[in-house]
Amino acid sequence: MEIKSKKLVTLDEYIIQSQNKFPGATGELSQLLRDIGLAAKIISREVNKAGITNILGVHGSTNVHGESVKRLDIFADQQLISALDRSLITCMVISEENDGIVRLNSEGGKYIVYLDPLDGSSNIDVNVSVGSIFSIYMRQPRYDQNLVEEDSLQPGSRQVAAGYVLYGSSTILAYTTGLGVSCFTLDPSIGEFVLSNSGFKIPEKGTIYSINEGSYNSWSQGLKKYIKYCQEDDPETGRPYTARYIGSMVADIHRTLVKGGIFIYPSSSRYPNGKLRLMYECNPLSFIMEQAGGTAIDGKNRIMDIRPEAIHQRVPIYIGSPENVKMARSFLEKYEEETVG
Ligand code: AHM
Ligand code: MG
Repeated sequence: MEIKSKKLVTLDEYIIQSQNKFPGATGELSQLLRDIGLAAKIISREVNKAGITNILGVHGSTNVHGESVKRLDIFADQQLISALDRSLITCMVISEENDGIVRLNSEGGKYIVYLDPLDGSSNIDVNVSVGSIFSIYMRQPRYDQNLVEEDSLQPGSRQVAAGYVLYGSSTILAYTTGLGVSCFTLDPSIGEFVLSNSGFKIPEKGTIYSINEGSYNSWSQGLKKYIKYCQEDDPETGRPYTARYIGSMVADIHRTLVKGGIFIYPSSSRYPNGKLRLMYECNPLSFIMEQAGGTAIDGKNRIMDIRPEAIHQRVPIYIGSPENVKMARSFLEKYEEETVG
């Protein structure tokens, strides 16, 4: 009898195979991605057992945005930073949990990494999915001088890699180096991320919209009209669309990638520049989205073209299937003169 078994490809194998396609590659970026994969496994283990350990709950401090910090945020931050520090490839980390830049032991390392170590962490207490986000840049342009914050302020179009880990009903890691999106699922029985999809593509158009509608009164006219458009009855165009909002950006974006549609975190009177951060939330997820065939704009312009001015800068975001984002943009354009709030 012939035994046919499907060959499992692990994250580490896949990264090395991909690296081998580039003669002359130093292997440093591959190492960096593997370091993140290892930290993700450790974070996944802790997130999964959060309910049965005392790691759940508020740490007692507030982060740079004045939000209360959960213990798992700190744990995830430490795991990712120490994984990156060990391999001496990364010179600097910027993380949601740290006010300023974090200089690592390798001042000569050529990569700069932005991290949201545990996004959506307010959802942990209610057993809802959370995620980690990473964004990788080459250090430039002043290679041989002291590291300063400005070295990290590069537009998203300069990312050399980006990705996310979703701690959901299973743990998924998705990343891109600019050659499409590859997805891996953590197999807990062998403790490895296993390739589940390479060349991941978002549907051109979807029938799900995702936004926190509690803020409706503080939206712009254009956005209010667009959401009304999504809710109108028109079976030919699949409307009314379905509303889905998890409140964990990684989970909302993952669903949008798989099913299509649009995710919006707009500017409002409460958050004039939106709530989400350009460098470690919007840029990396925009890179993934574009590599999957989707679009990401701030309402008008491409997110990845924005010239950053501050490491913790916020930006409004409209991200998802190209057709949906185009339609939202046309509503915003049409009602542009009518201001927020
Ligand atoms: P966090 O980084 O403090 O967890 O906040 C970011 C999260 C995103 O995951 C999510 O999209 C958004 O905040 C939800 O915000 P809101 O509760 O205002 O809808
Ligand atoms: Mg976040």
